[in-house]
Amino acid sequence: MNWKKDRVVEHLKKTDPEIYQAVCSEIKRQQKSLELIPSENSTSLAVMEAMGTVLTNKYAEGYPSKRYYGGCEFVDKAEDLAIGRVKALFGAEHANVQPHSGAQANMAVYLTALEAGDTILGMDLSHGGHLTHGFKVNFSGILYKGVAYGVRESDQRIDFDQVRELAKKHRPRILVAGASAYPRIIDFQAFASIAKEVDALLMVDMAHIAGLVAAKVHPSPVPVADFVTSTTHKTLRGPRGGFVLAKEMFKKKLDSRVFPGMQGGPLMHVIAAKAVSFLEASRPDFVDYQKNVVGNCQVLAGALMEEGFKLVSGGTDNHLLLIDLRNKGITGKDAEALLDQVGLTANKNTVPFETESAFVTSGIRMGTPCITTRGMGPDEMRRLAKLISRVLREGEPSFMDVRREVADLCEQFPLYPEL
Ligand code: DSN
Repeated sequence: MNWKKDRVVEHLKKTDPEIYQAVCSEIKRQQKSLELIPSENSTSLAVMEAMGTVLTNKYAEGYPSKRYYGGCEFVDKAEDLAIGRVKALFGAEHANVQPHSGAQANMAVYLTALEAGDTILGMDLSHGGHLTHGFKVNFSGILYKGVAYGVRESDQRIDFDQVRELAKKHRPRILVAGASAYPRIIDFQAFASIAKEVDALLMVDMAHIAGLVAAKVHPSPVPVADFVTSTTHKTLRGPRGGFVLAKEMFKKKLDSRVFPGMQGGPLMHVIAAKAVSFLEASRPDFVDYQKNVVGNCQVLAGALMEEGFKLVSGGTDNHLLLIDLRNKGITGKDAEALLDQVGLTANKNTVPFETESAFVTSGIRMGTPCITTRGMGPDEMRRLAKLISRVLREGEPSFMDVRREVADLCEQFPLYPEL
């Protein structure tokens, strides 16, 4: 795919110059800034090519060889490849690759495992959890009763005593492990033991760490969880989408909850792109990449701490870190805006025991998946920590210098030079 010369793109340019322009501008934005949002990544051209195909035209409600439409023989092949590859990648008994997103994947599991009004015990959003783990304004907290565990104040690690206490008190039908802003290894075995004690099912939402799990740089939840959900576009570096892994005994019900339970026609072009990304994730260079993601994050964390930043839990074991900015006298919202000015994209985030609103926050979340995809290493992490520190300390007077340094890094580590 050559964005500038490809004939398909020429059609877009001619038909809809405004959308064409928006896409061109977004390519430039991604190329000329450094993406530090830990839930994002830069997928391969092969994955993008699979998404931009005629597979988008095909209705394929149902599952391979059991469709409600004719003409599905080739999309069946794509879905079978995706299912086989993701099962092999994670050692799963069953996989459903149709969920359009991580939220849909979680919904599919709840529809499989719960009745309306049942209790979900999940991680508190402000301690690093996710909206779909029982938060009150999300479907998971509207249709079900959400109860939340958190981290200890002393070391900001998951408080398993509290998880057990809440599990015994509320007898959840499902215990949810997994997070979107937790920088430490998650002990899935500990969650499995508690789930067993209270006769609950265990769902692990591994969306953030799926790439790390695939590369075995984070323990896998698959052997101990009844359900494992994920997105495909974070550390896994695939297209935007979701999937569910499950024990064989849940196969029939889970599949029927995805379709016809909550979705209609699957996005076959995205499923094909998921298959491509699962293939990429099975290759040895993907393991090196994930090791570098974690290594870079640890160097960035260390260098930021040397600059006087306080990190939630005092560091990181994975692809992300969370800075508690309270000792710097700046909010997450202001920090995000300052970094944005110099081409460093991060996102404000609540910290455990937050004192600000979710729109302001005391924290900022950063991660290394994108900058590692660009090929950066430890030297660049140390340089970035200094740039981040300077911008947050000096504000506007630093902008010109830092912008120049960011531009220099972007040039040295180009993204999509083909586009
Ligand atoms: N929005 C995702 C994240 O940024 O972590 C979670 O859904």
